[in-house]
Amino acid sequence: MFIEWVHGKVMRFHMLLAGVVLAGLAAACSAPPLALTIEATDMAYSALDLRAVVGQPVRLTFVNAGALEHDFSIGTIKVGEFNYVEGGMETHQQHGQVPAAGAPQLHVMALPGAQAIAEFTPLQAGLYEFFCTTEGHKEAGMHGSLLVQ
Ligand SMILES: [Cu+2]
Repeated sequence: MFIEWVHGKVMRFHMLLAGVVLAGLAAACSAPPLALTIEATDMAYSALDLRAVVGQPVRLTFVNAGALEHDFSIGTIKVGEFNYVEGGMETHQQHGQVPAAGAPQLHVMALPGAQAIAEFTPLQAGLYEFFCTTEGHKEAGMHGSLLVQ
């Protein structure tokens, strides 16, 4: 009798837990992407403070309005599946490869006069520095922060 009582409690707890997890997943799946836009010109970004939410997909539009090659990179960040919706270049994310040592884990690039749209989901809260990996650009001021909460 006692065992059955305990079993019933445990089952109810598990069902409750499953319900909470499912609700969480449903919320994550149905969350519309957060649209962020950042424009790069020769040696500046249009935004220096970006915000995102843990588990909510980000749809980042990266516009390169400069004459030089620019990108939007973050050295270390945990993200879910990364996809280019428009433009961009093949990246290690698309191949599911581990980035080479020192290579940024998030890398969105657009050729001069072009734009790229990328989708990714931040998985961990934190304050992340983004920057341009083209030599000398970060030092010239092409860096900012992405706050994930
Ligand atoms: Cu640059």
